[in-house]
Amino acid sequence: MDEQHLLHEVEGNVAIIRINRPKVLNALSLPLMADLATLMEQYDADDNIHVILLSGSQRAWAAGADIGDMATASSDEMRKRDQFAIWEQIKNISKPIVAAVSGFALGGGCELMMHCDIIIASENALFGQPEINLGIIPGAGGTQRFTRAVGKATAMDVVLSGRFLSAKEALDFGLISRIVPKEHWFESALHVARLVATKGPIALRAAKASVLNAEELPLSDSLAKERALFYELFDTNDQTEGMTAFAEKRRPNFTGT
Ligand code: DAK
Repeated sequence: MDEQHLLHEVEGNVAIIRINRPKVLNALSLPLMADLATLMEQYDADDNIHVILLSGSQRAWAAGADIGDMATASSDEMRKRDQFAIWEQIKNISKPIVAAVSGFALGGGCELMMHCDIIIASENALFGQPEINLGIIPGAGGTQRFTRAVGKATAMDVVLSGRFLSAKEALDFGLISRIVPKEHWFESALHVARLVATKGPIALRAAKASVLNAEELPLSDSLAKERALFYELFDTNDQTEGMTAFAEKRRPNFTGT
């Protein structure tokens, strides 16, 4: 794996991954995306990791897929690349992913951000799906997840015009979770990741899966799945520990069992 375009470290139960292609505003090249999916899967399988924190730089979370990778491709070449398999790997990460977003989150960068679960954005962040300016449309869910997040009116405005949303607009429209001061964008997201990482890992995965079901399934189906997950958690030591700790007025010591 090329370690240059992704930097990563572990802090407690949080895996921190930083996209690191500053010269091209963290454009998501094909090898970077493949390595990112592999790395996230490794952390997803690591019992010590409860949460993944994905970050860019202060100037750019990611300004999109690398346009150089696509500029001369034919539709057949694009199909043969099977890039969707990589995006599917990221979609299937079962642990919570916190996004620390500063600067540009555009095109594939915005789509990658929408694969994350809690999005903490700097007040200077800018969001958009400007593929229309390149003669294409979003290819990794940008017309779908974006529309579900912000609604048809704003999605049409952004996708058809290529305009960027400010952090305040993105928060008001429901695209992101929180805005934080630009001086503290990374620390604020890390703080959230650390807090989430103190929770029981089995319940975290169940909660993530259940909330995502709300986007994918009819309500009666997602309610049935929520109920099944809810019951299953009563067979875990973490449930016993969480409720015992509450009664004993102490912090729970979750073991992920
Ligand atoms: N790709 C490659 N290089 C990029 C880039 C990108 N997306 N964005 C920026 N860069 C490079 C610039 O070319 C420039 O390089 P040099 O000229 O210095 O060599 C450097 O980063 C700095 O950019 P600027 O000089 O342009 O900086 P500015 O501050 O003036 O402008 C900007 C910042 C973000 C407004 C501008 O760079 C920009 O408009 N960038 C492109 C944004 C964009 O159109 N993004 C969407 C790309 S298409 C798929 C999945 C996903 C996708 C497709 C398929 N499958 C699963 C099949 C996704 C597609 C896309 O994201």
